[in-house]
Amino acid sequence: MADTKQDVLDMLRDLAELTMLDEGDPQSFRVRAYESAAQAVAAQANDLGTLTARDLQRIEGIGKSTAEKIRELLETGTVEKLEALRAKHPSSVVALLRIPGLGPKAVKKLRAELRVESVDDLRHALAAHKLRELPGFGAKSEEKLAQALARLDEQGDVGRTPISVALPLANRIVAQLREVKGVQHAEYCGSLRRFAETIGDVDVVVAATDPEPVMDALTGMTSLVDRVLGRGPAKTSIVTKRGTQVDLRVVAPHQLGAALLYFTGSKGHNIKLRQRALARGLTLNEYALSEIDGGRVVASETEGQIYEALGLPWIAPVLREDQGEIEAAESGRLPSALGDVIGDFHVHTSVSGDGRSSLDEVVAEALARGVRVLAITEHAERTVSGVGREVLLEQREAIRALRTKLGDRLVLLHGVELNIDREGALDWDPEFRASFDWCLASVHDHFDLDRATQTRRVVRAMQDPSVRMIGHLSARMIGARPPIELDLDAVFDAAEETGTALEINGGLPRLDLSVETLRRARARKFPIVLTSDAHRAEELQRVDYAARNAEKAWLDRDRVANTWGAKKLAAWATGGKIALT
Ligand code: DGT
Ligand code: CA
Ligand code: CA
Ligand code: ZN
Repeated sequence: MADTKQDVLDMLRDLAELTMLDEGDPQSFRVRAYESAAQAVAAQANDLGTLTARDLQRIEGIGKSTAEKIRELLETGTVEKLEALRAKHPSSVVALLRIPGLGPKAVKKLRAELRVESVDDLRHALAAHKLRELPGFGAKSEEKLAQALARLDEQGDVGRTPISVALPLANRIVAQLREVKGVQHAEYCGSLRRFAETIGDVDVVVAATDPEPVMDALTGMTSLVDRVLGRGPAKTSIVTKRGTQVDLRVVAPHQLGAALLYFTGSKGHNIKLRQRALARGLTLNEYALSEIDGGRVVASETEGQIYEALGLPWIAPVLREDQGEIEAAESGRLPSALGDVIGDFHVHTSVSGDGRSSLDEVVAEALARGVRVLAITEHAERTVSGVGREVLLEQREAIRALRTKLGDRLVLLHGVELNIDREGALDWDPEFRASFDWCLASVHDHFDLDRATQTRRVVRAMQDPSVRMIGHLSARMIGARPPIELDLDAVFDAAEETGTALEINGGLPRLDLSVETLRRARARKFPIVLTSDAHRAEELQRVDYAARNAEKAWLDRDRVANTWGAKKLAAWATGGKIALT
């Protein structure tokens, strides 16, 4: 089995989610037991497959019944309890949980009282004003839910899979397919390769001489496949247990480039390429670029060869959105890739309530990744996972001690993530805030305030002399929580006037600033900072996702502080705020 740990984590997460629905209570004992077991498993370095139920139970955070379920999964590929819960709570019901304002208790009630079993059912119930008579709901919550649903519809997100779910899924599938005999190449394409924030379906392209074993491998992934939608000689489609469709195409190795290009899209990009081909007496499809007269193949093996034959340099997938990238490529005006990311300015350790790795582990991982400037930023006290003065002062001593050991390999900053309250006030007094090397400030509550209040709140935080950067500006969770209402122009003005940077949070559930917001910020001057918001050492890798978002928005390299040289970056980070206008 290729990825037992991920299978176990998926199982525990599904158990937690479905149990929450089953009991109508996110705080139930069982839900928390599954969640803490998932954390314990995630922290395990060794292969779970070799551990007995008793060994598993000795791991702190894993109880007897959970240990037995893990063994059951490893031995049989399924877990009876989980299958029973799935039968009771189909994925259409789970989808209801993603609507802002709908928790497990409410979903349970809607099912029992109104037979709401899907987002569509909810839509009908809302249209018929059935919720206002329901105890615990009322006209106000009916209106709020209708608004939440309308916003989701507007974003076209209903039924789409957030990238935070689709990317790990695609990585797993691709990794397993690469191990199949005869497979020369396997890659996910489609909107996921273009780094879209929600994904309609996952498209996988494999180059192999014999498609059969590849199709078998996909349909045989019993821990994730719910049903096979169709299977043919070149294409197989499945639906996962979490309701995401996966289309797998197997092509001959010499056709790989044409297939990757075609199935990566976007459709608009493909159409422009095809027009370009026609103008040159060529035709382009998923098999090859060939001459119209006679059919001689001009290029098919790699994407680069096809672009070259069309008189273009290779265009990065994130740019293939039919936004003028072909014209820009032709005249050499494509934005350059961001290159190495050598700084991270939003990182938690186990000192934060929700952090999992020690300071030493985080620093070791940062060094291994080539990071030269690192700010450790625990949550400030006024939030659930936050920490108080004393603990932070202790950490400051630990960081000082570490600095002498690090020498000039790494500039290690003692920072903190402040909470912006309703009025825009921050944790602690100005003196204590000023004692940190680096403060970022983020919105962690009151997501429903009106636009003027939200804008005032964020701008006021920016005006504080200690605040160098705003974290995850919109506070959205992709597919789960809409962005807060903001007057972006006013926020951008304030960023320039105060010299405050804005973060691109690379956590996949957030990706905040979004590509859309970044496009609007392109002509502005304030610095953009890529961050991982890591809560575990491995998550430092998420700055790369932030970089993809910046590239997708065509952001000018100079705007992204992380790509500056180490000296300039460190000088800027430690130098205090400088207004830009
Ligand atoms: P999605 O799945 O809705 O997030 O978006 P995509 O872009 O992954 O779209 P999908 O899965 O329908 O198709 C994958 C790629 O295949 C798409 O990006 C471009 C290509 N493709 C699909 N249908 C057409 C078509 O009718 N014409 C052209 N030129 N390309 C197509
Ligand atoms: Ca797709
Ligand atoms: Ca597709
Ligand atoms: Zn954070």
